[in-house]
Amino acid sequence: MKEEIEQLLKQVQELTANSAKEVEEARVRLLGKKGEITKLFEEFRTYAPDLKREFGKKINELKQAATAKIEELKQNTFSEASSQAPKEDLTMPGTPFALGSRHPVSIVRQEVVDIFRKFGYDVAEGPEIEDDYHVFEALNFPPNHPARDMQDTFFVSTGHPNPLLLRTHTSSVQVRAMENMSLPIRVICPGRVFRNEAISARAHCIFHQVEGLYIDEGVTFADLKQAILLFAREMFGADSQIRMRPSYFPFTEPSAEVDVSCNICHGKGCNICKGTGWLEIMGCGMVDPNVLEASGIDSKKYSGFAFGMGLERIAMLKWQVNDLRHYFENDMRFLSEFKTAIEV
Ligand code: 2NL
Repeated sequence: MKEEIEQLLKQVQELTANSAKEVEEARVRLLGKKGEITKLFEEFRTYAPDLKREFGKKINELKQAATAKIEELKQNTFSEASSQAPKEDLTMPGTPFALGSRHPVSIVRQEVVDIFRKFGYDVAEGPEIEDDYHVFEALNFPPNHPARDMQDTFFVSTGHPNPLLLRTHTSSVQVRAMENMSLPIRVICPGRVFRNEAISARAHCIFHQVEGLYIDEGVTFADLKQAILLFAREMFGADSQIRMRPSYFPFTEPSAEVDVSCNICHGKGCNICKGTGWLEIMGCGMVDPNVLEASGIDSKKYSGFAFGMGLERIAMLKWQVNDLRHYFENDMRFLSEFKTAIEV
């Protein structure tokens, strides 16, 4: 009996199992109705009291050890089995995540730039912090022009002849193009511009422009008109008409304001075009000879046209946005309106 108990105890201590099935087999073999420990108990029951006293404690310890070991193995194989099971329900639908969308001004900028790239224009960018020379002086602004006033322009440094300031138009990029590029020049300059204005539904101190410039021998106002007409038809629809009204800019002569036929009412008159049938989209003109000469271009040999448009305004016309402030407030209710316009 003593040897049998010790042998079984050793077996129990060395017991291992790789699956719940193996644990159950071991349990049946040791503790089942015909198991080895059960049999030992049956034999023990027939012993005389003095032998019972001798082996009682040992045989009980064996049973306890076997029961504990089986329980331990059960726990191990159970946790192993559960760690292999999928942690989540793979048949559940996925968590939707919100896709962002392009900002309306960004969409319009891309459209304008793409149209002029198709016409053969290069895209140029330049610094937002500029000097007086590139923003005003080289563009034929007289020394006491109101735009050079603190009232209208954000100055970064003052008190010297060529102060630093936040550019008020991207014409400064075109001045740099005239200084650096070889002729003929065709450039399109998109970018942020800054003006010291009170913020309202129609004005903001930061907005976005695209300006264009074409300089070559023999460029005429007819070329300007054709370029703008082709642009308008690409941007606002193939049946668009344009008209030009005389205007004034220090850097162009002659200068004009451009209207496109209202693509909402097709000229009949609606509240978008205020009943006129026309929408103002840009300013333009023939580059003033003084501007060419300031950048070292011979105005006897070369001529050119330039134009500029405000992107917020173009986007307002395209999507009937009624307040400029929407563009800068990052209100998701406004921004998510442009989801359908995202390019995939
Ligand atoms: C507008 C009008 C305009 C230009 C911009 C320009 C640039 C150079 C030389 C001559 Cl380097 N002109 N730019 C010309 C006419 C109009 O912008 O309403 N912008 C929002």
